[in-house]
Amino acid sequence: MGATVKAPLSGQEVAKHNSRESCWIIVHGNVYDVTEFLDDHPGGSKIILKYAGKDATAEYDPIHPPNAITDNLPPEKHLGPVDLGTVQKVEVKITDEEKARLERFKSRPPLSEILNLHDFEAIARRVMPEKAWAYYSSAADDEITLRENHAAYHRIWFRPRILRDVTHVDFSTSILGHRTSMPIYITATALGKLGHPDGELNLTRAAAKHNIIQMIPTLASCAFDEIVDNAQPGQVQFLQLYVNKDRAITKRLVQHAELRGIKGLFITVDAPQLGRREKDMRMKFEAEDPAEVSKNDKQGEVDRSQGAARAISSFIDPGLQWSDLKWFKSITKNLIAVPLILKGVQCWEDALEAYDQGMAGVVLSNHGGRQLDFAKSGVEILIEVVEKLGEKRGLSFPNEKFQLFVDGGVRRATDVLKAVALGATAVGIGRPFLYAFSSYGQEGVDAALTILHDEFEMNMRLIGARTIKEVVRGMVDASNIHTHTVAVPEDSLYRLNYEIMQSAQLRES
Ligand code: 173
Repeated sequence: MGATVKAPLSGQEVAKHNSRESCWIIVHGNVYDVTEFLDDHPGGSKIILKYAGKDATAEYDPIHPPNAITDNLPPEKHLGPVDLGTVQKVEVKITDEEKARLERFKSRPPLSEILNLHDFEAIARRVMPEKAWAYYSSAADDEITLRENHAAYHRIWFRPRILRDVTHVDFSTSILGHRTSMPIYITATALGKLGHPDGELNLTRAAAKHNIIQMIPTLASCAFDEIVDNAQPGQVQFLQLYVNKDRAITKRLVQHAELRGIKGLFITVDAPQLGRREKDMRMKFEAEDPAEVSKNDKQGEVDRSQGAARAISSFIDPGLQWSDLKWFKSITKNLIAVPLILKGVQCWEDALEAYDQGMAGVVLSNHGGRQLDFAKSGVEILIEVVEKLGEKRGLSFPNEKFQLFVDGGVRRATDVLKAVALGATAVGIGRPFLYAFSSYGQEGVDAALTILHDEFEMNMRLIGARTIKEVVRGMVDASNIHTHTVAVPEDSLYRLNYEIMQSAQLRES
């Protein structure tokens, strides 16, 4: 093709292009002219301008997959490599708080002292970068749904069976026809590199070890192909899909995913707009230079709506509707006809519609409490879905042809067993694995899965079920589920980790 090899640019040359009029940045040793892209950047122009003429790699990496910049900028804006030796290092100020955090990170307890998933959260909260904690832990508005997701499980009690031979218990099962060692999967969560440099690969590797399915997020920090390439032969992965306003982009992504062997497509339907996550938003404010903020504020230029998530979500199509589902079928049917599942269904009427439209299942989910506050928990919705789809379509659950999944608030194998008894095929777990790898990398995720494994083994014995098929409706009493008062002692483990919402603070003068 005769591609011309460009001589590397010098750092001094790049540094001249440090303004809105001419803005070059360096990412991974290459120079890009982003002047015309500034106003199109989903995260706003301000953050790019901060790095105008400089090396932006450290800021870029946690938020973007490696190919985001090359995919989004026309080739003529790729100016070629820079001689890194001539680039002035961007001065990274390590604040006293950051030093203290790094000290805390060094003092984290050995994994052998971590006994349950709450423990990972407690450690993560103290050792993770503040921004990452704010992004992962935050939820919508007053975070009522975030807490309800967990609390709902406290209104479901067991009715165990006794005197069954529970010497051997087997809690492996199938999800969409694929074997899994436990009735759980790792659900999609964005921006894994905010918590750990290996990002989502921590999940891929631990999932392989434990024979657990990973759902890859559209907004992973690692590139989709990198996550697939790091899977073991035969390892099953699903894809969570945010549908782009530009359907050609979604079509390419879906067809590529199919060819790469993705075994289920989970179309997210609860996020036409991203919820207000105020912890995340406040964190962004704090990161700003106050003088800058007030200067720009006068001109009305500060966009107060942007936290880490909102900043990168403007591509999501709020116009997505039921009639689009046919299109998904049409773009997948000639390939492998990957099963389509709607993620974020919140009432029986929509579950019924999904069934009638030929979906392979639904995830009863409120997006970890991050979208509509006062959305009910998935496990509460599960009860009405099982009842109404039984009544109206004669279905019984769990059901191979139309599978029900639940996510949100799950911290214990007992939570999962309750959902399974109520008719779920499996349950998605998200944040606990983020907290595990943010504190301990892949080993943390391994340990989290081992803990769940041990909890399943014991609790299967204690409820008197030898296989997942024996975990049946009669083993739980959910008669209180719709009464939103909790008459059990406070769940102090969870409470210890929950961080109350802050109000605006006066600036220090
Ligand atoms: O919950 C989220 O934070 C999320 O789904 C998301 C959506 C868009 C961008 C980043 C994250």
